[in-house]
Amino acid sequence: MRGVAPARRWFLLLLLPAVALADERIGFREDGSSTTGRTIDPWPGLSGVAAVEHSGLEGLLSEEVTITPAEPARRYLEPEEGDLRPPARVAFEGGCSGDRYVRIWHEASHETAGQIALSLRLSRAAEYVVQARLRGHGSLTLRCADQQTAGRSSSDAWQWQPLGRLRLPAGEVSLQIESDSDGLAVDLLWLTTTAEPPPMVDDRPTAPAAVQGLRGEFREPNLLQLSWTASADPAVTRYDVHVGAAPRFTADNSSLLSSAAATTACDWGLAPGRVVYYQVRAVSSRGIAAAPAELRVVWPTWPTATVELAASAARLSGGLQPGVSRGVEHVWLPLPAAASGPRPRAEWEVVVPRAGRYYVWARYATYDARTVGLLWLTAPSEQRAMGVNWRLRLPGTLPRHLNGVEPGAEIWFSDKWLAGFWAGPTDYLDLSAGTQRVGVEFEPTQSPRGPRLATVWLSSDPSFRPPGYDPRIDFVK
Ligand SMILES: [Ca+2]
Repeated sequence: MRGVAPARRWFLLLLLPAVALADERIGFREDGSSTTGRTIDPWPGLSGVAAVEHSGLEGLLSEEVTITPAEPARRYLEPEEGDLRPPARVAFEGGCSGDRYVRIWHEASHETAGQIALSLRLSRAAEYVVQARLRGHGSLTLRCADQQTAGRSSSDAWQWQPLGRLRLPAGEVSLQIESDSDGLAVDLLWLTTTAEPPPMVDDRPTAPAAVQGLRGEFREPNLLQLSWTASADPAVTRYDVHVGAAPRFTADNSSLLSSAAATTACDWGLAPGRVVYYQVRAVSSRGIAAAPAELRVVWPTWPTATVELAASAARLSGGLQPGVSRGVEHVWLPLPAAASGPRPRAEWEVVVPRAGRYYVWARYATYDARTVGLLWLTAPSEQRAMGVNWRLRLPGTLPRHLNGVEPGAEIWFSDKWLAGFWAGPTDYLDLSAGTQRVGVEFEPTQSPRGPRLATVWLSSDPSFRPPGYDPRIDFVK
């Protein structure tokens, strides 16, 4: 079957008698095809039917008929695929349509209103209802030629908002969205010839079911393993584990402990006796988190001790010297020593108050980040990690340390000591109780720009942090 003439015109050729078509119904899809599978364009039009004989002789035309579209026209538009004028900028978010959205975000004083210019091809002239998936607070205007509508958003969550109605022609159409509202975000536009709401699938409100079977087990006094039952929902792609200090805490990026497909997670490093709450959320492939499963955990208690070893109290050998820089007393190696000789050594006589696992921290500086860090820790009672290379974190993000600094310009760091160990990385010494000699040995050739060591802490409290510790850097000195 073929049918539908251009606007205001009509013609039709058929190889079948007109009478056979009297009850034919033709519906239309948005892409211009008919429900009979034939391509029909352009819309709208009037139709007539004529019969044609084998000889090509054409019969009289039937009466004209106007065919009403069986379905409304619908179009999605991704604003991030348009031409953007700052401060309209593309941003990434996995939960958005197409993984991206456009956000109004001023970055320079000369930027005024951001613009999103979109072009689309419509198969049908009609009045279109426009809706947009918005987030943030502010207003935007939508223009097409001499028509203008407006919309608003006042929500911190994505929501569909009306943008008014536009009478749009068939063929190429240009739309412009403008806004100067900082933080206003546009994910998706929805144009339809009816006022129907967008299909729910595009607002992805369906959350997976909450995690079941959440439980915790201490594998060691300082190592908690959480586990839960794997979700049967194929849409679940990962589990987010959060930790908080109060029941029903608000989970966000700052509380995130791990995010993985595995159904287990570990935590450690908390103070003995601490009470914490864990929330586990199943998250779907579209980024929707389930309601949390929550577990209250009381960490075991055990007696702890912390010993501070100051550089000024160390016995020095092998060329190590005391020094003061920026008010910090430390030990360092002014001249290189023979690589084949005994290592330069700082040693303390330590009274270990009780046997146990001691985490090792240090306050230190470097004059050249390319050489700092290689040290050895020795303690007679520790057989496991003796002779292992211990390293202090390199301040690799500080260009001035990478290029070398002069005395008095260095930054002092407080950080945990770590060792690459053949049986796995380690960050502790197992010490016996009583008096024993704990030493730190320096690499003989790292001089004179090698490490400066000010203080060593040994603590059996996994939550111990030295004074001035910052996860990034100690900016005080
Ligand atoms: Ca989008």
